[in-house]
Amino acid sequence: MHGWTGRILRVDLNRLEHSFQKLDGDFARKWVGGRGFASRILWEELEPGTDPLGPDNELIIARGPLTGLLAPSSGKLVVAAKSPLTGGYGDGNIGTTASVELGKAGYDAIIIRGRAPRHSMLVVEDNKVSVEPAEDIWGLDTFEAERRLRKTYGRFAGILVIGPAGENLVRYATIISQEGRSGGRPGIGAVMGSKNLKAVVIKGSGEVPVADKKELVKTATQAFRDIKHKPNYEFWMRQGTMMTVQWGQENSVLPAYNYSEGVFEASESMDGYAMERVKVTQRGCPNCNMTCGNVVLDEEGKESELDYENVAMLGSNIGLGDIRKIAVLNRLADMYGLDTISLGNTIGFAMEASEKGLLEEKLEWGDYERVRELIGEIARREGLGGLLAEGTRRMAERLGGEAYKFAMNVKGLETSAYDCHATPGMALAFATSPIGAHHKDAWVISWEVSTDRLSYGREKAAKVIEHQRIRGGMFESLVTCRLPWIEVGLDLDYYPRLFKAATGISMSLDDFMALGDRIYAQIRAFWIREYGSWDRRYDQPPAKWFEKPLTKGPLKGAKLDYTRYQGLLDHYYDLRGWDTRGIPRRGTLRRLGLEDVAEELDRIVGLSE
Ligand code: PTT
Ligand code: SF4
Repeated sequence: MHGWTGRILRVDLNRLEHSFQKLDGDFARKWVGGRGFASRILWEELEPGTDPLGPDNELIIARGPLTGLLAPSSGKLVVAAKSPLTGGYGDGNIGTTASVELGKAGYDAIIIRGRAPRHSMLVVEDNKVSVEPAEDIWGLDTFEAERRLRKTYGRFAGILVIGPAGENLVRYATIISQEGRSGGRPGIGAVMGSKNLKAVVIKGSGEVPVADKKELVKTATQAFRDIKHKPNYEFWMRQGTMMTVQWGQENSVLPAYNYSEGVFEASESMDGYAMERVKVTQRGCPNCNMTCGNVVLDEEGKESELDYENVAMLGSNIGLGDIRKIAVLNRLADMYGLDTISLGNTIGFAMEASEKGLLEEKLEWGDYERVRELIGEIARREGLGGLLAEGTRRMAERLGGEAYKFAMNVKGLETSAYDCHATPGMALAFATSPIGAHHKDAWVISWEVSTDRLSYGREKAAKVIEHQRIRGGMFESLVTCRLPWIEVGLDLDYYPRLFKAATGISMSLDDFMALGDRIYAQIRAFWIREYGSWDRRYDQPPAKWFEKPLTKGPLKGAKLDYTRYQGLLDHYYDLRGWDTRGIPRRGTLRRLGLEDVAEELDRIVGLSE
C-alpha cells in the first residue's frame, strides 16, 4: 500500500488493551481517509442510540493519503465521533504536527473506545502504545498541559489535548493542539473527556510509503511555487482569514447582536487592519507555505491566535468591538478548549434572552468583564455557565416559549460567523451541512453576494453541492487544508495528481466528487438511524432569519422567504438524488455502492425509488 500506512490502531480504554488492524485495500479505495473512514466506521461500529458521552462511543483520529506528505498544507487531521451536541455525526479538522506523526508512527487512524478507569493519556511511539496516568495534568488548561507534555516527549511530538471544558463535558468542547489550533466543533473534546483521556501523544520515526516519490516532489514543488505567486498571496500572508471582517461588513453578512444584523458599528476596530496593528507573529500548521495563524498581543499582554470566526463570534456577535479584548476571550477559549463559534453563539443567545427578560441575570451586550468571567464558568459548568455549556438548542428548550426562534443553530450545532438574512444559498449550506451549521463544507457566500444574491434559483443548490463535494468530500478525505484552493486559488487539478503520485491510484476529479456524494449519503444515513425518522424540518436554517428583518445597513428590511427557501431545498434534494423528505433514494444509494445502507434505511424509514 502507498499513501496509506495500511494499519489502524485500536485502543480499548475499558480493558487498557490495544490491537493493530490491517487496513483493507478496498475499504481504503472506497473511502480514501479522514472523514470518509470516520463516517463509515461509525456507521458500522456504533449501535444506534449510543450515548455520545458513554464508553461505547468511538473517538476516531484519522489521516488521509496526502496527510503529512510533501503536499501543500498537508498537516491536517480529522477528529470524529457521535456528537454530544447534535446527537448525529460530528467531526472537525485540526492542523497539528500530530497529523504528520500519525503517519510516521505507521497508522492511518486511531479508534478509541471505552473509558479509562482513571485520568489518562494515550502515548503512541511507533509500535509502542501505552495508556499512562494523567492525574498531574488533569485540570490544567490546554497550553500548560501541552507545555508539560513537551518537556517529557520533546519539541516534535504530536500532541492533542483537551482543557477543563472537555473534562467537564461541555457539549462544544474541542481538541486543541499547538496553543491555538482547535478541532472538533461538535463536542469532540467532550467525547475525549468522557473517556477520561486528557491527551494523545504521537511520535513516529518511519515514513509513509509513496508510489512515485519523484513525481510527488515535482508536483508538490510546483504547487508550493504556484501558491507563492498567486496575486493575493501577499495580502493573505498579512491578514489571513481576518480579511473577512471588512468583507463581511461591506456585504452585510458580519453577524452582530446574535445575528440580528449583518453590519456592526465598530467593525473597523476589529478588522484585519486593526489586527495588523497588534500582530506580533504568524503561526500555522505543518507543511504549509501560506501560514494563516495571526498571533496578536491581547489586552493582557499575552499571545492569542486570531481567525475570522473567532473574532466575529466573540466580537460583533456579542456587541464587542475591541480587537485586544476579543483576543483575550479567544485565548481563554483556546486555553479552556471551547469552540469559539458555539461559545459566541451561546453568549449572544444569553444576551438576547436577558434583553427579552427570559434570564434572571442581566447580561449586557459587549460587557467584556462579565463575558471574561463567564467563559471560565462555562468551562467549569458553574452557575449560568452550566446552562451555556449545553449549547443553544438545549438552552432554548430550557427557557421555553419562543426562545428557539433566536437559538442560532441547525441540528444543534451553532451557525458559523455569517449572517444569512440576505443570502439564501449560504443558509442552505448551513442547513444541509453534514455536521450541523458549519461553513466548512460549503462556503458559497462569497460567490453568492457577487451574483444574484437574493435569488432562490436551482444554480444555488448546485453551487452548495459543488462545494460540499470538493470541501466536505475531497479535502476532508485526502486530508489536507482546503485554503490553498479556496483562498489563494491553487488549481484543483493538482489534487488528483498528488493522490496518484502518493497512492499509485488514478482518481479523476469526478471520482472525487462521487466520493463526496458517497460520504454525504453515508453521513445522512447515520443521522437518520440515530433520529429514528427524518424529514425536511431538520434541514432548516434558524427561524430568526425568516422572521426578523435586518434593521440596519444597505440591506435593511431583508429576510429569508420561507416558501422560496422550501423550493431551494427541493432543488437541493433533487440534485442529490434524495426524496422530498431529504432521504437518499434507493437508486442513489445503489449507484454510490451503499446497498447495505439502503437495506437498513429501508427498514427504518422506507426508501423511495
Ligand atoms: C473550525 C472552526 C474554525 S474554521 C474556526 S476559525 W476558520 C474557529 N477556530 C477556533 C479556534 O481557533 N479556537 C477555538 N477555541 N475554537 C475555534 N473554533 C472554530 O473552529 C483552522 C483553519 C481554518 S480557520 C479554516 S476556516 C479552515 N478549515 C479547514 C477545514 O475545516 N478542513 C480542511 N480540510 N482545511 C481547513 N483549513 C482551514 O483551517 P473545526 P485549525 Mg479547525 C484558534 O476545526 O472543528 O473544523 O472547526 O483547525 O487547525 O484551527 O485550522 O476562519
Ligand atoms: Fe493551516 Fe492556515 Fe496553512 Fe491551512 S493555510 S494549513 S489553516 S496555516
